[in-house]
Amino acid sequence: MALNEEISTTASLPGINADVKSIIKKIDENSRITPDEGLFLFEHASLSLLGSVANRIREKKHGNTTYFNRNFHIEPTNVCVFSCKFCSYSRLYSKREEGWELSIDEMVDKVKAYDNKPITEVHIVGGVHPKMDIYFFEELLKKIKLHRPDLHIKGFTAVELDYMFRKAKLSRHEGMSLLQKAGLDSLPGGGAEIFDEEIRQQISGDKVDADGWLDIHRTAHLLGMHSNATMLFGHIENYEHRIQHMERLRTLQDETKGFNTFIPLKFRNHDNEMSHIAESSSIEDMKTYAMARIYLDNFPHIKAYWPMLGREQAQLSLSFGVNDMDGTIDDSTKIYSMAGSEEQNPSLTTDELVNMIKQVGREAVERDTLYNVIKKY
Ligand code: V47
Ligand code: SF4
Repeated sequence: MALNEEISTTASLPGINADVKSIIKKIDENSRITPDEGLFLFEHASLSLLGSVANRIREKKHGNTTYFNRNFHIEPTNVCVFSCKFCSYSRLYSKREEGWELSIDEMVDKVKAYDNKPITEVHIVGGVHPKMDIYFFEELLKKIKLHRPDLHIKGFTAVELDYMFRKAKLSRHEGMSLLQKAGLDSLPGGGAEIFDEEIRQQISGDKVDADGWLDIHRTAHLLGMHSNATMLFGHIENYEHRIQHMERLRTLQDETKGFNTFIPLKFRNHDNEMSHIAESSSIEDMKTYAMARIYLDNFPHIKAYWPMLGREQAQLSLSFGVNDMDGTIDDSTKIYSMAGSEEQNPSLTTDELVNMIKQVGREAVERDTLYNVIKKY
């Protein structure tokens, strides 16, 4: 069946709320939906309908392709000056709790361990340690680039960057340029959590606010760097907060076109100050992926971060708008295993990741960080 026939069939399905139907028609005609329409869909459209709409958008943009990359993480420290209530990972600096702190040489050794392996990206992210300042990371970036110039360095959330810049009394532009010159290639999407001020205040009130997060990404984009964006969902926020969050990202993306990928992150409740909150159901998770694909019409990619979701759910998400599975990771991150994810030792070989994608009828394509194709499987 041709795509247009399929679309009109769905739009004319009996038994669907007339307002839902008219919003879907708008989407099918490639018109942008408003925040109110997004909220209406979230509240009134069924998962199966949202899934089929999101899947059509995904297939229009990317066909059957599902991307992944070969990467590993370096987590310089889990000591942090902040106290986000959902965080199972950090040890509070003010309480001098036990944590790890890697030296520059130890981190460069981690990079050296991948010599002669076809890794294309290192993802550097961790707690906010007051002694690891911008000049410490400048040296780290330079040493990694000196050792392996072709390795793409995706590093530091806007939370870490905001702290580094303020501490060094540098403007965002000055701080970002300094790190870019030292070798920073792009920014990961962490630290966005949820932009709504009241909710943010309750779950992570002491770190950079929404305006600051967005401005740091704007600064990177204006310097020619790309970045990702996340949204922590399934805790005390509601659908309206999720739509507002995506609306602010969509607006910034219109301005800069610097975001590559949106990554919804499901709240995991193990061993943190929000453990009393039940985790969201798979239905809610898939709905959120589908709404992300539908709402963020100017984001090229939607990623399911498999160490957090688990492998089966990540496979399922490929039918709900997701077209990217992140990377092989090589057992190099603790953020999610400490928060109660199914994946206690997140590591997949390239063959395993490719098979996961193929098992659900998609085509696996290895990419670099900027989505240049490296190999089709
Ligand atoms: O900002 C922390 C989240 C993020 C929990 O850009 C939690 O490619 C759920 O942003 N339950 C950091 N989530 C990880 C991150 C990321 C991961 C993979 C790829 C990319 C990318 C970015 O982890 C934090 C926070 O939102 N987080 N604790 C938790 N209990
Ligand atoms: Fe620190 Fe990040 Fe954990 Fe917040 S989420 S406490 S900023 S490590």
